[in-house]
This record gives sequence, structure tokens and C-alpha cells, in this order.
Amino acid sequence: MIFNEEFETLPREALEALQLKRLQQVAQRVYHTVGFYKKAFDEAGVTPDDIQTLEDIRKFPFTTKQDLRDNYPFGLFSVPMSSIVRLHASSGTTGKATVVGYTKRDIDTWSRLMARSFVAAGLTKNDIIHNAYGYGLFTGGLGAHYGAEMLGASVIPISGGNTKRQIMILQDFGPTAICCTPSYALYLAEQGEELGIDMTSLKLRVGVLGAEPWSEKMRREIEYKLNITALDIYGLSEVIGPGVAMECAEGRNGLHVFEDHFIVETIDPVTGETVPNGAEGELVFTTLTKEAFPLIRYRTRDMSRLMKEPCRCGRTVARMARITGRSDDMLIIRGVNVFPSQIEQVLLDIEGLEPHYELIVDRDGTLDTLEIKVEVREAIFSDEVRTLQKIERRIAKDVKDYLGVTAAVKLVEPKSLQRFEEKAQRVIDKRSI
Ligand code: DLL
Repeated sequence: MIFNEEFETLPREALEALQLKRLQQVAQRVYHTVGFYKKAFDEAGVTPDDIQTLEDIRKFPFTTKQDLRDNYPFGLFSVPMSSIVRLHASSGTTGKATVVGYTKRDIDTWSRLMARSFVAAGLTKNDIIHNAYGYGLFTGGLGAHYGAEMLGASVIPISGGNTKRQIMILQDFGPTAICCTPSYALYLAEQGEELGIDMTSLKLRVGVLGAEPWSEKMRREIEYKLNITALDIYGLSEVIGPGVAMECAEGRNGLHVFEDHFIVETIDPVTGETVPNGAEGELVFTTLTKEAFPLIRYRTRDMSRLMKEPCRCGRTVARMARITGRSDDMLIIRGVNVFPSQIEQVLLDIEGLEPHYELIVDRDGTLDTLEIKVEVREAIFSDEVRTLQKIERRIAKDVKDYLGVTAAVKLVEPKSLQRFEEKAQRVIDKRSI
């Protein structure tokens, strides 16, 4: 099923013509209404009239998170405050939050994008959606909420936290879909089990999970433990919130980027050059239809690759592969570049481990050290010490073989590592503390 058949299945040529027209309009608008863009374009020696083809976008400067911070809080808005009906902010682990604004029409656009996403997940107005994304400045809660209402589904605005109550509502209200982070989905499953509840017999059938990186292995684990189809949703506050891209239930191979509203590029994070088609790079987004807070070539720091072939679901818009990490999340351990997601991949390939781990990076004199703490299944934990040591050695060997770094591995008791209600924080880098 497709929510907006006309725009989601446009022949590529028509889609690109629409993108070009919209790009020309937004470039004109930001040039004339946002001082930051006027200055940036002038410095780069470009004007909106230089956009004759879609490729011309590459002549334009990038916008970065730092630019957003420098213009904190409202400096990049392109409409007067009287036209803004909503503000959100992304917390960010360093520095000031970045603030984003929406006009009435932006909220409508966003709701439609979220409704598209739900329909791509196979949901209809007959579904009951348990929305456990946090409500507040975070875009997850209200974004999913408005989308669910736009679709006509029944939404349970449970927000994050109070897991026991969440489980009671899952049992009593019988929602058919759940929205939350993948780590919270696992946590719910685990807490339910602990309370002696068969979490596979709930009415839930679909999970619309995102806001943090996760892996195929983790997907399988969630699907098994909750007996649902788990689908990946991507977005970021700066670009609009959740609903920038969504995996479809039919394809389950990459997330459809809603290209009638966004232009997506992939660049080399070091040189800024466009990478060849299909190669991994940092995602860069330009918004085509947003009024309050348009963005030109925003560097997300998220690493992925694009697939332009049509999907079996009928959508013609490009797909992005599951995010593999953030270019600024990359750990450099004794000169070796490692993404936490790569370590996760190694861990989840080993039988007996739980998808809960912590990476502790520290410095011993001048040498970087990496410690991996990972939970093991109950049966293994109570097995002989020798068995545990064998697994620890296997992990250390695989991490060394695949990623080239030496790690101290410690297996820990099930449920002993911290759990997260929103985004998981699995890396503790003591070098920067
Ligand atoms: O996390 C928006 C969102 C809410 C997306 C609910 C999906 C579901 P921010 O708080 O601004 O917005 O964080 C954006 O989260 O740049 C990625 O690094 C990461 N992220 C979001 N979705 C995914 C995903 C929301 N599906 C940042 N896979 C982004 C991997 C994701 N990382």
C-alpha cells in the first residue's frame, strides 16, 4: 500500500524535474530571507540562478551542525516568529541543542510524511499505534503522533518511561503497532519476560523503530522476542524529524527517502566530494518543501549508501541502506578507525551473547585501550569459568581479526548493563572526559 501514490511512484525523470523546480525555489527563498545563506552563497561565489540542473547543487556550500549552533536559537528561520507554530530541539551530546521551527504547513507536510511511513510499514486506519517515542522537544513523539492521526489510526500517546505501565497497556489496549527505539523494544521484551508475560502473544504485529543505529541481528532478536515485523525509520530534527526515510514491509531492503521533499546526496566525509553511485558516504540533505527552517546541503554525519533501483513495493524514490554509523562516532583506537556498529556486528555473530554491550575507551599512558563488556545468556553465565573464558577469547580474536584492534573483553551477567528508554549510549570514551 502507498499513502501518496502519485508522488511516491513518479517516474524518475518526472521526480527529478519536480526536485529541480523545488530546489530553484528554495534556493531563491533562503538567499533572500536568511542572512546566513546570503553570506554563504556570496562567499562561495554562487547565486540561486546558478541552479540549472540537479547536479548544480554541488556548487553550493554545505551547512553544518556548527552553523546551526552559531545561529542559535532562531537565526536560520526563514519566516517571522508569528508564522512558527512549533519548536523542537535535538539534545545533542556536546554543545548547545539545535533548535528547529515549523509553520502550520510544515506540520502538515511532516504529518503526511509520517503517514506515508506508517503505510509503508503496512499500517492502516484500523491499527492501534502504541507510541513510546518521547513526547517533548524530541521530534519522535509528536512526529509519530501527528502521522498516526493523519493516517486515521488510533494512537496511544504513552511516550517514554514507566515500562511496567507500558506493558500493562500493551496487554489491555491491544495495540497492533509500536513506535520506539530498537533498544527500548528489546528492553520492553525483556521486562515483559521478567514479569512472566508471554510478549509474543500480544496483538502487536509491526514495530516502527528508529532514532538510533541498529543491526540486522538486532532486528531478528526484536522480531523473535516480540513476534512482530520490525521496520527501520530514519530522520533527524534538523531535516524535519522522523519520516525522512522509511523501510517498506514488502522490500525490507533499505529505507525509502521521500525525495519529492528532500534531495539526498552521499559525500566523502573527509573531502566533501560526491561518492560514486551506490558507494558508502555521509548523507547530506536539502529540504525542498519546508517553510520555516529550510536547509541547504545539511551534513548529517550519518554514514549510508544510496540505491536508486525501483523497489518491489512500487516506490521509485531512492533507498538508503541502514545507517552504519556516524562519521563523528568513529572511534580512533591506536590509529585504527572503528565504528561501534562494527563491534556490534562481531558480537552479534557469536552465539550466546545478548545484544547489550558497552565499549569503554580509555588511555593507559599514551596507549588507547578498548574494553568491551557484553552480556551473556543466563545458561552460559552459570556455566564453567572455562566456557566464559573461551567466549571472551573468541570475541577478542574476532575483533582483532576483523577490525584490527586489541580489546579486553569481559562477559557480564544478563541484565547487568544499563538499559535505555530513549537512545542507547553504548560508548564511554574516558579519553575525552
Ligand atoms: O532521532 C528523529 C527520529 C525519531 C527518527 C524517531 C526516527 C524515529 P534526532 O534526535 O535529531 O532525531 O537524531 C537524529 O539520530 O542523525 C542519526 O544519527 C540517528 N538516527 C535516527 N534514525 C536512525 C535510524 C531523531 N533509523 C540522529 N538508524 C540521526 C540509525 C538513526 N540512526
